[in-house]
Amino acid sequence: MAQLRAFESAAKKGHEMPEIVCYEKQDDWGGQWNFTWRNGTDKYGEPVHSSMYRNLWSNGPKEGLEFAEYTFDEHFGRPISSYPPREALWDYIDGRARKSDVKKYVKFAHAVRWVDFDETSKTFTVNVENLRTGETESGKFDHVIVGTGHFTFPNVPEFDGMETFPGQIIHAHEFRGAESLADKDVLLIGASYSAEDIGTQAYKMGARTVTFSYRSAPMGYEWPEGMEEQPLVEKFDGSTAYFINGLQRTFDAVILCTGYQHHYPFLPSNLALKSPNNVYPANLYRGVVWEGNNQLFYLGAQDQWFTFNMFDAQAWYVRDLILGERELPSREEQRTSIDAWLERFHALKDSDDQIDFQADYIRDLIEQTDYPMFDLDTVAEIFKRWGRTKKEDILNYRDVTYTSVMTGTKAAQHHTPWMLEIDDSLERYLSTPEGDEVRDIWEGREAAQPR
Ligand code: NA7
Repeated sequence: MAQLRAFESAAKKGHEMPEIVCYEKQDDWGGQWNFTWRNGTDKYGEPVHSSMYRNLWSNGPKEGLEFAEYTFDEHFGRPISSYPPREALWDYIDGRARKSDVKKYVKFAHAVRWVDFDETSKTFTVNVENLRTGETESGKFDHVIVGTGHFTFPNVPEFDGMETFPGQIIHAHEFRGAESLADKDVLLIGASYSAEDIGTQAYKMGARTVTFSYRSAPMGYEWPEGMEEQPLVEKFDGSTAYFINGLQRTFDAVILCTGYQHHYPFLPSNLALKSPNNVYPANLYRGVVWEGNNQLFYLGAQDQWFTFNMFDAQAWYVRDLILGERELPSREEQRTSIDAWLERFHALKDSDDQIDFQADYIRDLIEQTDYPMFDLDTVAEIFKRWGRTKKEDILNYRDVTYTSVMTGTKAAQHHTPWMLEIDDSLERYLSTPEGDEVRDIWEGREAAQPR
């Protein structure tokens, strides 16, 4: 969506649009944010990319991801809270793209099956299946831009005895909502964003206990009673998990929050990015240009603090390369640049360093393009403050509000504290409930009379 919008923005300024085709496997756009009950397997029997679940609210402040040329104010027409639910974020990215009339470039329900590069003609052949008709087709392209994301293919470790566990074992990618975890003892393996959010969802929906199991280091938050962190599981025997510190405990459900793999099943190995999930994957010049073939680009291949606005910065830069507005340096200079960024990346000590690193990375990209520069340092401060608010109160950090660097607008307080809000619909989010029972309880008032 960022790439289409980037091209359209250039067209509005008089550039000739290249011939563009965007293949999208699903029936609608929005990627990770496009959620229906079919998440998991779609109506064509295809696996769905998105790892979305019910009741997912942004876990980072929206002031950190806001587009510089389509603000939340412009979309919603009034201040909204800093941590919108999934549907509100989908609405925002959909609204921007709809405004720019780029949907016509998208072939929905088209799954890219294989991409080949011909060294003689220097063109890609892209083989695609139209899922609605079952017909295969192929097209020739000078450039391919991979925008499939990298939080789809689960990393699934194995622990001895797993096959004897009588309850449900799933990966976070398969998690669709925590309602069924009420009154259950839940084990989450992993110590990052998925574990933190799914564990919190389970607690919110009434899990009896939530236990996190970490490999390298605990998340270290001040968890409420009923939630705790333990070191790694060694093995399972039936419903009992044995931890490396000698603890034994029985569980009803296990969720593997063990991250994702870069995996591009439609690309030959010489074009497919291989990397752990980090903020500077190797072999990408300026984080987007495939070193081995400069006609291939990746958007959003980094682990992310900034998200939507980083994808924009990348898309605007890729667009200018394709339009010939920018020239790529020699292979040697590309390598020197990658090495310099990698050296800095390897020296990062903590998350604050990573945030500054990503801000500088985006600044470097925006400086190459006409994407509106924004106050990246203040956004970096917002992310650092976000980290501190989580340390202070992991369950309630979503009730904090921030100020947009794009518009100066202070976010509104959501009408209901996040821990008490169990309706994530856009309708409820944008409503102004009066005499709301939940809010009354939260603010210590007598509950309103039943309506
Ligand atoms: P992340 O952030 O990549 O984290 C993966 C977690 O899984 C991390 O804590 C890993 O521990 C842990 N992990 C991986 N393999 C294992 C094994 N074998 N055993 C135990 N623990 C393991 O993925 P998330 O799904 O949490 O978040 C995905 C993205 O969403 C995230 O990057 C943000 O951009 C938003 P480690 O610390 O490596 O020891």
